[in-house]
Amino acid sequence: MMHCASPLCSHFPAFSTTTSGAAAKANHRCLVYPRMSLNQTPQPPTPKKILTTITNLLWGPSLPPGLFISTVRTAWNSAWQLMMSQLAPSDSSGGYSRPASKFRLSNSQYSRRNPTTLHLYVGLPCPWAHRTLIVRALKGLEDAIPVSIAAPGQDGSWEFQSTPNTDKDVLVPGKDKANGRKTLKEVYGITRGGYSGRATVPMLWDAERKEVVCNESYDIIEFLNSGLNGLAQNLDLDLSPNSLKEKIEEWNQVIYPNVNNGVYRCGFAQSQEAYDRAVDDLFSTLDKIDNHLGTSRFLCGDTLTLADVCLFTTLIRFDPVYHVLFKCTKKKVLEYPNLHGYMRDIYQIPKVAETCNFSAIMDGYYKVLFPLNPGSIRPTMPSGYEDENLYAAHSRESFSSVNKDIEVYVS
Ligand SMILES: N[C@@H](CCC(=O)N[C@@H](CS)C(=O)NCC(=O)O)C(=O)O
Repeated sequence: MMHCASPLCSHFPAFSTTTSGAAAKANHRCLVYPRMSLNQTPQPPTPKKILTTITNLLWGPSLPPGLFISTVRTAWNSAWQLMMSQLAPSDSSGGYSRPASKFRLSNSQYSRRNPTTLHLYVGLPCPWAHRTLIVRALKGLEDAIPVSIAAPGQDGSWEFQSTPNTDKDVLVPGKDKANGRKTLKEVYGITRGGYSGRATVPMLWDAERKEVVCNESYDIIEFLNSGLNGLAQNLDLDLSPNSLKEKIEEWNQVIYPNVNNGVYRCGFAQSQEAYDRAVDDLFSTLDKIDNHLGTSRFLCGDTLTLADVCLFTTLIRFDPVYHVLFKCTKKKVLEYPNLHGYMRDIYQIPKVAETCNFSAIMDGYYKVLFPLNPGSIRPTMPSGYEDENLYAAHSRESFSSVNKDIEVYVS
């Protein structure tokens, strides 16, 4: 076997972090002197071989130790900043600043819509869209409001799938049933008046007027809760009764910035200061909620409300996704004495579990948010997410002032 004369491998400390010296030399040797028998098909060069060739051409045998690492670090930092700024707009201190939704519902508009032509667009990884799926299911609006489920494509934008898989236990991505389009961006594009901004989920669509009704999740869940009782099978369920509206709003004001958006503020922070601030806000709020749940079954007392639905969709993603990918590392939900049982209490409400497609959630974050996980490796699901653990007794009934099952159980 011929040996490569280049001293690159021994002058190249970067390789020693990922590849043994012998293996690196072997790779390098193959690149410079490809030895093939006649019946072998040439293999395309691997990214590592390409990198080795470029490095060799640029610096040859005289690459000073450490230069490779510092060059790659500078290049990667710049590329990362650029990618992050496209993924997540930030303020001057590097803190994530979520763009406002463009299409809002005001109460006055509810009555003008023909509710029989509404259609809901969602994506399963998205916690905001998840809220709408839960309220739609609890209110018994599945027949009245058909849903089209998109999945994130390579570039993170929402796409429909022509051959949906057939998992029967949970919702799965599929076709665009209202407009037959390939992407959500195309659907937004055909709305009356046109639109070329961010194509986000959830989105409520008026199939008759061919227009976006709303793409703000909280507006949509309020509307599904109280604006469609003529169509709902479970019309007696009120997740935002007048008597609790003030309390619900108080919780929302705390939970939205610090928890729902708070996990994104951790994950999308572009400076250490912004991240530290977000983590403090997140965990001090979770501590406070956990404390409160030590004396109350749900956030506003004995009954489930919209505030609980909004908290739940963040909690159920917390340990498998946010704890790892968004660096929300101080604690897991599993470690909280009350939050963990509370999360499982809601998960066990009939119809909620089928809105939680964990595989889609994991892929939607780990395989799509490239700047946060460039290798796209999807970690193993925590053992707390096995059925026997999610369905284990939670004993939250004991926190009810009236010790009985909540109304949604009897639907
Ligand atoms: N404020 C919106 C946020 C919706 C949102 O950010 N959805 C994300 C998925 S989790 C999305 O569709 N992003 C696509 C994009 O920004 O292009 C809501 O609550 O409905």
